[in-house]
Amino acid sequence: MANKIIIFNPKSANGKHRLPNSILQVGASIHGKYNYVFVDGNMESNPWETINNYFKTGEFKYFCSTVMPGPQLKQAIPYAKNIKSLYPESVTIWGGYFASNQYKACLESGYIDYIVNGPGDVTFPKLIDHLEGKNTENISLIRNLIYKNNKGEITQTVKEALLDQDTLPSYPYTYFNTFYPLENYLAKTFMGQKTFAYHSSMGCPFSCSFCAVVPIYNAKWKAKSANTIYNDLRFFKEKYNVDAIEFHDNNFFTSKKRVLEFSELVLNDNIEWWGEGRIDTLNKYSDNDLKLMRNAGCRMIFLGAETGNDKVLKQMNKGGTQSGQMIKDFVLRMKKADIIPELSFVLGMPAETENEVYNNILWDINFIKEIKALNPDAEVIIYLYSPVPTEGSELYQQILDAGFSFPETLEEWIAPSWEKFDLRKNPLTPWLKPYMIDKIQNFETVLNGYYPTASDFRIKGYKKQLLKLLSGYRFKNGWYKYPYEIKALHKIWKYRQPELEGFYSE
Ligand code: B12
Ligand code: SF4
Repeated sequence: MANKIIIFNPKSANGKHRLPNSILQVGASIHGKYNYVFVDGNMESNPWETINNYFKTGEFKYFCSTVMPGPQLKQAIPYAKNIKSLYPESVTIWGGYFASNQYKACLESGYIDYIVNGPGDVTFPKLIDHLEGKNTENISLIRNLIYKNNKGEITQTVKEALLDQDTLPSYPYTYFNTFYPLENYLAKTFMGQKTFAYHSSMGCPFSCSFCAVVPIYNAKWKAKSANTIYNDLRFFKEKYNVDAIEFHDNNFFTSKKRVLEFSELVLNDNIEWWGEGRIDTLNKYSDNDLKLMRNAGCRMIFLGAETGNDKVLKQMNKGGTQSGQMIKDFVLRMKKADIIPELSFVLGMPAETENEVYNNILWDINFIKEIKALNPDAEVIIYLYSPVPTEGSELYQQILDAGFSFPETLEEWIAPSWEKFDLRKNPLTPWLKPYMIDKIQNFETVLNGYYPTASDFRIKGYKKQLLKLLSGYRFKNGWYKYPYEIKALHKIWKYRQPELEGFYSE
């Protein structure tokens, strides 16, 4: 009998969890072929015990984890290390954004055996076939794989073209439900009582130099059709009465045709939805298109504004046609369409001099204020630039030259100094001085005081009024220093920061 497989989703947040689509899709790739179990660190009080108990049966050989940077590392790293030392014959396989982008640290650890580099839909079953002796094909011919060869050298196999997403096997929702009730993943959000998390496309057709999607997908994108999305949604609507969707795609709005087809399909279903997109892509949609989307339930769109500074947009290799002026025009169009634009800004890019780094930050702070004046409902999320290893890019070279380097070991990644790196709040980039970080963070506190996010359920009524009053004079006069009074109220009223806490939930 074949050895059994554990597919693990390390804990990624403290509450109100979303369906772990990464492991559902990995499970789908071997469903019906191999015996496997799901372990969701988000739902287990002691996932280590669950995993170890499986191994103790002697039936399991493969410990497979999805790993994104940040909080997931805290379980992914020590668990993989312990499993390897307790069960040396076991095989550890990692996939996901952290594993693919930081493959050197993973493979040098000695306790990660294989990395699935990007989509695992074909790679994973082929790798298991190979390890189970069912496939005599040379391992170097299995695409999307990174591993150490017999000589101990790190080997990357050829990348596979993205597959037609409609041909992929359906997620094993019913099987997953036998481990963790699906019902428990349908969160209450500002959009609805039961929010369904769905991932409808892989990759992204752009190559922004600060983005972790680029090294893995190299500007490629493939999507499920509107019909496939709608059929999956219907299953959840009929069975669980879902009334909202969060699309977790990197770039949901890439194909206007698909978005409009989906909007037509969902028009009378009373479903509200949210997704991530680009301003220049959506700016090509007509007012009528935006109106149709709104009528079909599109409530808010997360948009990578990044900066209003055209020179910096160029440095970010944002591609397309986005400009500072376009951001301003677009937030007005969104106001008319009654869709909330949720704009994410990336501050603290490297520049030639310290002065320039700082001036760019001040410039963007003013730009954000202009945006708020044009459309006060526009949400603003501020990230600090944290590098990603886009090897070969000009920006990556620039940051290496400036003295930045990633940790070389997995242990360093979970050391306190690096733990928060990918939360993009303390990026450890040498050109960003503490006074600049203070400036950004104080501005953000004042901004959040004056314009609390619409997605926070707790800040309303008199709380909102008081915060606005206290922050108003600071916001209008540019006095951002020491905003302790606003911080205190945020703390007392447990204000949520979307950039720190991920998706919205009550
Ligand atoms: C959902 C999500 C979350 C959820 C996780 C919910 C959950 N279920 O646990 C939450 C909200 C908690 C979250 C948090 C964070 N996230 Co997040 N998240 C995502 C998101 C939107 C979707 C992930 C997903 O489900 N993908 C769908 C699956 C099907 O795709 P996939 O994961 O790529 O899986 C395929 C392959 O990669 C591979 N694969 C993946 N895992 C494995 C495992 C094995 C064993 C194998 C064989 C193959 C394999 O095969 C799969 C099928 O082909 C991604 C972006 C994206 N579109 O993927 C960001 C993303 C992964 N997150 C990211 C980040 C940085 C974070 C944060 C750490 C920081 C932040 N500010 O967002 C926070 C942490 C905050 C906190 N305090 O916890 C980044 C990672 C960037 C990077 N530098 O690597 C991403 C890429 C977003 C982005 N573009 O910046 N996130
Ligand atoms: S458009 Fe968005 S997802 Fe695509 S490369 Fe740029 S930042 Fe990344």
